[in-house]
Amino acid sequence: MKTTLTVLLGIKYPIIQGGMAWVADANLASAVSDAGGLGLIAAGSMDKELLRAEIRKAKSLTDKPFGVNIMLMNPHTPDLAQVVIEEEVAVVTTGAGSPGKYIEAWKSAGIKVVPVVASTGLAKRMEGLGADAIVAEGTEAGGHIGELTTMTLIPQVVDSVRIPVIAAGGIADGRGIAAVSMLGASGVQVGTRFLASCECTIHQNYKELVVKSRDIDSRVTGRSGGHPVRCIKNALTLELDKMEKAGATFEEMEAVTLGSLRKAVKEGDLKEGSFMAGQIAGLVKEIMPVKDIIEEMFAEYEACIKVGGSI
Ligand code: TUI
Repeated sequence: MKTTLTVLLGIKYPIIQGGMAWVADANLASAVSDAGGLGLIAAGSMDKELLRAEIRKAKSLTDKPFGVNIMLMNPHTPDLAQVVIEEEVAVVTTGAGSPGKYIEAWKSAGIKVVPVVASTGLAKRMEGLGADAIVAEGTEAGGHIGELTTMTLIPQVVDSVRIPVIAAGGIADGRGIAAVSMLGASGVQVGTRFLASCECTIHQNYKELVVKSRDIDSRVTGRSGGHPVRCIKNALTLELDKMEKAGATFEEMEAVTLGSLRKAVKEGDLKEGSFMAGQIAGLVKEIMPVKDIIEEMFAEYEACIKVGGSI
């Protein structure tokens, strides 16, 4: 495929992988890039030396471009922002905040900057600061989320900026790509479907939970503290729900959630882990190689646009 986004990022298919903290390492990123998408190393759980090692590992595993996702709530962010420059990373995506103060330095280093946003306001601010593209992420996504749905967010962001808009939240097959294409998106970001990939290094329990989960198994906790997070429901989300309803403070909630994403990813702890995943997990039925996932999604997309919809 040759599109604005594939040319901008030097990739074959207009798909980028979600920047999933603790999940997206050099192994997953290089598999996605090798298959023709843009793989991302998620620096959300890393310090600068671990990130440097993962970048070098990804370079040894693929000769294709890949990126790094910087989760701006990570206290190591200033150091990580420097490492991506030193290691000449091709693309940086950001999440959970505004990357405003880093954009100029990244741009000067020749890095393509793609902030993840959940509103038109931040999209416009990012365009003004020189972002090359943006990811507009709907509330269907897993992890830390905004309020608007993908269906409502994408057309409004598309009308607000002139740079390419990559749609995220609720996309796991070719129908999803076709749908957001009609809303004006230039590409897609996919997270949840890649959790159930062979190359993803998360605990097997996490993959099986994604595959087994149904449409109604998704829960959002932390709204009261201003940091809503979407996970697959389990004992932890139930407990957090109870605490929230009983008026627990942000600090009390944090004491329970601290380390819970690591427990899910590394230990497969079904009770105390945070199994972050999007609402589309119910559609994911099988653990597959990354290459097959991407090729299947774009074959479905081509079939969809040929038929032109069912209305
Ligand atoms: O960042 C994400 N998703 C994430 S980050 C993450 S790590 C984490 N772990 C535990 C607790 C909390 C987070 C897991 N999932 N997605 C991108 C995204 N960014 N979605 C929404 C936003 C966002 C929200 C508010 C971006 C900016 C913003 O406000 C910026 C401002 O200052 O105006």
